Order: sequence, then structure tokens, then C-alpha cells
Amino acid sequence: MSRQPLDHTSPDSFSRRTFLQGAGALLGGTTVLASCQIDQADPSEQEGARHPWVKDPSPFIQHPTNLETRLEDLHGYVAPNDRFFVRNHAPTPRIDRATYQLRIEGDGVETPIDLGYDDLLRMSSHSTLAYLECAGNWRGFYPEVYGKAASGGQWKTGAVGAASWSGVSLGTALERAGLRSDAVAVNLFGADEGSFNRPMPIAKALESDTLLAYGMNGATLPPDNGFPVRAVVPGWVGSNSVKWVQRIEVSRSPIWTKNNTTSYVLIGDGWQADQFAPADGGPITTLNVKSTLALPRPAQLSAGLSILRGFAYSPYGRIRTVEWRVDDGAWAPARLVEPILDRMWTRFECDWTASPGSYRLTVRAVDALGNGQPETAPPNEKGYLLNIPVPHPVEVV
Ligand SMILES: Nc1nc2c(c(=O)[nH]1)N[C@H]1C(S)=C(S)[C@@H](COP(=O)(O)O)O[C@H]1N2
Ligand SMILES: [Mo]
Repeated sequence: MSRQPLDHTSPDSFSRRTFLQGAGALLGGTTVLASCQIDQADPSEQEGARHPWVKDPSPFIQHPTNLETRLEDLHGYVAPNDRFFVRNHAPTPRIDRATYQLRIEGDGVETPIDLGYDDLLRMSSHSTLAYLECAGNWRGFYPEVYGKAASGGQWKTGAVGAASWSGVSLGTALERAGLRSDAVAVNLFGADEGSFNRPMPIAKALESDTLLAYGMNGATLPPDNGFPVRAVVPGWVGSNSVKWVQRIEVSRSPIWTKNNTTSYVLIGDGWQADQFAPADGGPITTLNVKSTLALPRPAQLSAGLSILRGFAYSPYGRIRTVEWRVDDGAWAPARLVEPILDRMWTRFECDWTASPGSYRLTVRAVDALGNGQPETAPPNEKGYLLNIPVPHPVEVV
């Protein structure tokens, strides 16, 4: 298997490349770039049919079909695979990689093709570090922010995770089928019940970091996170990162499906809908800037000095500043922890000497382009993309 040079076109590419070369140490000694190191054991053989997921759910906040990460459990740069959140619309399908086939078809390609798992492993590999976040992350704060719950999973802050992903650039796979120059949209379908799918425009599909990934943090993709092959669409809402991809449709006309007309759209006063027909509202694509403390909610701390930790992230560029404050006090800068890369989360720390009492701690972030978190924003029916800073309750004893 050839090891390809990284192909990053962003201005941050140099430091990202430097980081990737040193990433083995941070990721527990595995070499993230060499896809030939992918563990050959078949995770689909594991036990676990009792749950709609396969991984041990005990470290997570459990929702009916979803597993929410406890951010306070993360102590490294990436979220380990056994702590990475799971968002499932249907139970995790068990797929045998020996018989797995990925179909690429549609009027946007010259020749429909089928690719097996080994075909993908033999293609040029591409790795990237990126965070994934569910559009509904923080939805559980709707009652305290807007006085009313929004429909959907009541996530707090743990429907987000960062990982190193390895696989094949989606564009490289599409080229195998003879991508037509007049193709405009790509839809990816999962092998789960209901065949979860969400389209994206061809330009996003052809970004080199838009992947068909088979590796995660130097290991084989876990079943719950998409084994054998998932999409990774950095910077875009998690729903575009379709798991268990088994069919790709390339089209010469825009594609409208449930997941860009009635779901994953912004509906409500203050959100323009008319211009998005046939969708009920604007389909959400790019994520937004957020920051959060990595503490249980509510948190309990001992009086004296605490080093508070957290994560800040932006889909647009690197995090430039994180600020924090106690109750309605003055904002103070938090300390950013290297590495600080675009499309990854950045860890931050705040030193806090506190005496016993009840407090509300708030954090807010700004990225290198000046994007930050708003003081106010209109709610939307499905509770997507909330990024108003929400105070974190802390009890000091
Ligand atoms: N096939 C399939 N892909 C899917 C989903 C799904 O239910 N089925 N959920 C999507 C959503 S809404 C999110 S947020 C991400 C979550 O990825 P994860 O479960 O690996 O954290 O997967 C996306 N891909
Ligand atoms: Mo999601």
C-alpha cells in the first residue's frame, strides 16, 4: 500500500502536517498515517446485539439510541474510539468486510462501479484530523435558553468528538466511476435500516479532506462509528458524515431528500424559509463556533485551586481565543493548549481559585477569522446549531 504525501491546501497545512508526523506519540504510539497498520481483526464478530450499539455504553450518557461522550473523561487530544459519541437513527448494522461492496452510480458518472473493502485499501490513502459534531449537540439547553424544549435527542455538550481519520478521498473514489464535469450533487446511503442518507454539493464532495474513512485514531473504524466505511465531511454537521456507506449516487441535478428538506433544516421565526423551496427551511451545512468546559453537569469541585479544562472548536479556522468568567464577573483569557489546528478542537485551561459556594461559569471562543459565539440567536424548531454561551453550574465545597 503506498503512503501518499498529505494533500492539504489550507494555509495551515504546514503546521498540520508537522503535527500529523508527530501524532503517533499523542495517539498512543500508533502510526496514524499508515493504513496498512489497520488492525485486521473483524469488529463485526464482536458480541453486543443487546443494544442498538456495539461499544460498551457504560462510560457514556445513554440516550435511547445514542451515546453521549462525557467530555470530562477525555484527557488527550483526540476522543478515544471507546469514548467517541454515537448518533444512530437505527441500530448499528453488522457488516462483513469480505462481502462488503460500495456501489457508485447515477447520471453524474460515466460507469457505475462496485468497490470492495480491499479495493478501497489499495487506493491512495489520505488522513486528516477533524472534529465531528451532531447538529443537535447542546439541544438539551433549549429549555434554559429559550424556555421550551426542541424536538430531538436532548444532548448536552457531548455529541462532539475529534479523531484522526484515514481512508480515501471521496473524489478519488468518484473518479474511478468517471465523474462527469456536469455533476452537481452527491448522496451517500448507509446500510442501516432506513438507509440513512444526506446529499451534499459536488464541491464539498471533492474537497481532499472529505473522506471515505476506514480508519479512526489508528485502528479499524468501530462498528458504531461506521465500520467498514464511513464518510467524514470536516466542518459540516455530523449528519453528512454518513456511516456504513454502501451506495453513492452522483447526480447532474440537485438532490432533495428528507434529510435536506424536513430534517436538518432551520425552521422558525427569524430563519428565512421561502428561498429554500422545496425544503421547509435552510438546509444546515457548516457547523459553528463553540466552546465548553469538560466538567460533569452540574460539577462539584473542592475549594482552592482547580485547573478547569475544556474544548473549543470552529469549522472555519483555528481557535484564536477562549475567555471565561465566573457568574457576571469580568471575562478573562483561558490558556490554549497546543496543538491548535483548523477543523480540530482546541483544548483550553483556566486556573480558578474558589471558595465554597454555587457558581455559574461561562466560556466563549473566537476563531482566527473573528467568528465567535452570539449573545442571542433565534431558536429553531429542531434545535440545531445552538452556540450561545450557556453557563455551567458548579458547586464548590
Ligand atoms: N448511516 C448512518 N449514518 C449516520 C447516521 C445514521 O444514523 N446512519 N447518523 C448521522 C449523524 S446525525 C451524526 S451526528 C453522525 C455521528 O457519527 P458517530 O455516530 O460516529 O459519532 O453520524 C451520521 N451518519
Ligand atoms: Mo447528528
